[in-house]
Amino acid sequence: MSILVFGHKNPDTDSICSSIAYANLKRALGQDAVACALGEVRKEAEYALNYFKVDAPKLIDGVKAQVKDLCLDTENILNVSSSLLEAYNLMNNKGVEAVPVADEEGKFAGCVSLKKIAEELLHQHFKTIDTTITNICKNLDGSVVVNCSEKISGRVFTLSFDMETVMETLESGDIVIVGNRFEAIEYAIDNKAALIILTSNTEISDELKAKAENNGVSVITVPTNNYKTSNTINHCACIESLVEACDCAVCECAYAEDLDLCEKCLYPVVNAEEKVVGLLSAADVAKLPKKDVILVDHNEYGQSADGLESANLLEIVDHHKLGGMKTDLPLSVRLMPVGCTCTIIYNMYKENNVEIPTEIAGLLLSAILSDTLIFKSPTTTELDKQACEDLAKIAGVDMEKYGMDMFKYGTSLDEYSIEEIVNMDFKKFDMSGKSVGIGQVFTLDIDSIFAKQDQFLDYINSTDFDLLVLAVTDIIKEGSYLIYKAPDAVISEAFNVEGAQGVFVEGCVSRKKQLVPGLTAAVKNM
Ligand SMILES: [Mn+2]
Repeated sequence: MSILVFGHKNPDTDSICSSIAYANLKRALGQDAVACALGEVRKEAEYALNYFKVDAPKLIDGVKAQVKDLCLDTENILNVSSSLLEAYNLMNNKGVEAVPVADEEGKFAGCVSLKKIAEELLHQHFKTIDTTITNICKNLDGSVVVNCSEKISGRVFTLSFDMETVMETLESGDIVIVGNRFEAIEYAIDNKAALIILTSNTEISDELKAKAENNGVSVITVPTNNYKTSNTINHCACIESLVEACDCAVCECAYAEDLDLCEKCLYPVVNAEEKVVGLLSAADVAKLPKKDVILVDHNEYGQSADGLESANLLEIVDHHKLGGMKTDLPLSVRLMPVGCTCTIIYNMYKENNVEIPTEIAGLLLSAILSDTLIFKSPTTTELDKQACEDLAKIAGVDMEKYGMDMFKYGTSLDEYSIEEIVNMDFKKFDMSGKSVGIGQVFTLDIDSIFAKQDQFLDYINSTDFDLLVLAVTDIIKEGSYLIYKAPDAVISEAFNVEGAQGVFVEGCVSRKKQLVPGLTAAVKNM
């Protein structure tokens, strides 16, 4: 099983890019690792993946071992055409009393029990038999001489009487068991028997073979004598009529540790299309493998995959505080107080002398620019900046422009209506008896908001609020643009600016700490 490399739940650009870049480094160092994500890729990371043409990590919902991770028996899946003997042998091998059976399309049909097989054989109501050439050859170690039809269905006769009796009893479509009685064989061929089973390795002439082929008569030769052959032929019957409905199917997606299996049973494992993909026993579940995992960009259970406690934690690469994890075995931990996990991974490529592919450089760069807000975040370190300079060269992009384009795309509000944007993060307040609404959105795509400023105003003015302020916050410029329903003088007083639609208030990024106190004071003086 591959090592799973993943970032935190609700993954940001760093979690997505560091999982891809670190899984790539592991593979370059000869380990089988695959990048995973504990949630959908958000728009900002999507921009990076699209730009550098990299597939999104595999989406996983946890690291508990699923049934499909177990070592399933895929060799012994029976279907309705399988023989009683095969079903019995499988029960014997697995030490169970019933076995699952698939229908002709491979979907789970039900189970065949030892009891049903015993009843069928003891009651001896075989006047006719439904089987296949394959079943007979398999169970009687036979070889095909002439094959006219795989499916065989008919009355069974052992030709041991004189020709007169043979001629009285034999009809076309019968199944004939016979030794070296060539007259009787020729008669059966002439009368279009469905199948002739030649016992004790009897061979027939090329002339008879040709005749059989012409008449649509299949011929098999077996090493066993008449007695043994007659006995075993009933065991070759298809199990179809003995299949009983059963609700024992186990989904391949089920968590192995949640299963409660009976030791006397063999279970069919089915996929989403209800097809049987393997067989499972209680003993298989006992050999449950632990998944090998590497965490990037987080190191706390609460932020990580469900079932992490039962996985094999091999490594952590992160830039957050220690989150209190416990492990049974020693592990590699690489924590550094830098702006982004990808800065650490960049350095690990260098330390291991692994060349950074263009697209990986692009992803590492994207994550560092994202986590450090293009170096504006106070978490930014020299190492982050140095890494970006080198990575931008490898990736062949202009760092500033690429970063801004990525942020714009990531924070674009294009898919939302005016009303949705105003109400996206909206709170109502009572200020000195006036009803005041404050909406705030974060975006770097300010231009697209201003292009619709009149529509925003139409909507804002149509509301019942006495005052309404929409703050469009730009985290890179660290301030907010205001569109409002209020006297300009109130805005001027509240935020110490010249009140006008679309005015930029530097440093104003928090509703709680800046927008609300400023407006409360100004409304009071109205
Ligand atoms: Mn991060």
